Amino acid sequence: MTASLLPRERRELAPGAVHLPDWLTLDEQRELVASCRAWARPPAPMRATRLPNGGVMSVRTVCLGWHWEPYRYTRWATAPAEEGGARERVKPFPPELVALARRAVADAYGDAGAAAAYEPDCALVNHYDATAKMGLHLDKEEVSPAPVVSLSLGDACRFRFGNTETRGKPYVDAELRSGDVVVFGGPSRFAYHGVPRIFPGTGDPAIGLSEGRLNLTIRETGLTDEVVDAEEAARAARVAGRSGRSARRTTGEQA
Ligand code: MD3
Ligand code: FE
Repeated sequence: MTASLLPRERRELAPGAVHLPDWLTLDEQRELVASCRAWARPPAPMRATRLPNGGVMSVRTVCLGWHWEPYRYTRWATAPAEEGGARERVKPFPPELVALARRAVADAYGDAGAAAAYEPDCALVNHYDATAKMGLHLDKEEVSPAPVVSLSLGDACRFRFGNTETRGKPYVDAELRSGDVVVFGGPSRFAYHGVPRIFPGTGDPAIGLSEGRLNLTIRETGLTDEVVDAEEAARAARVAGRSGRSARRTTGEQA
């Protein structure tokens, strides 16, 4: 792909949402693509996420540190039933992404303190083929209000950034290209966003990605194993209570 003739400028898409074009060098992009390839392997490989309504996302995702499933974080990915349904431990969050994300926060906000205080513990790595999309949504399973750092690799996309109130207008569109970073903090952290379109064939194969788009979102969840384990235990107890009651009802037993 031919590099843009016009340098693209740093831009604040909305308060706290800072787009830094061409932030990663080609070597850094190559290294990240190779890492993504390793992270995508089993166990807990890159997969299309199944939604509670039976739908399947068009994007394929692998998680690091914490596994996101609709709509919570756990330490475990679950294989689809057709593949045996096994529980697979999520891969650890790599320390090199802590350093990279802190550097992005420092550059976006010019705030060394905010960068040093940033403690990311989770990344979602999404792969888009030519037709994949992500509808407008909020990321609100994280408890921490710390920024999200987004890194783009491969094909360019149209990124849509909305508002915190509604899924509709107003929104702004931006084109994200390979090597771009966007930091979403402050009032932008809990705003609607999505990817309505990929521009196939726009990536540079020199980074080791022949087709599609990879996006890493680095996050600080604010979660602990203690809190998540307690929530999972409470959830399991509710489920057991429900099936107990319905089993008694269907067999005519007294509660
Ligand atoms: C703003 N990913 O993984 S990155 C996602 O390009 C996700 O794959 C898109 O939305 C992608 O959840 C968009 C930009 C992004 C990611 C997370 C955010 C923007 C965000 C969370 C809060 C606010
Ligand atoms: Fe998101």
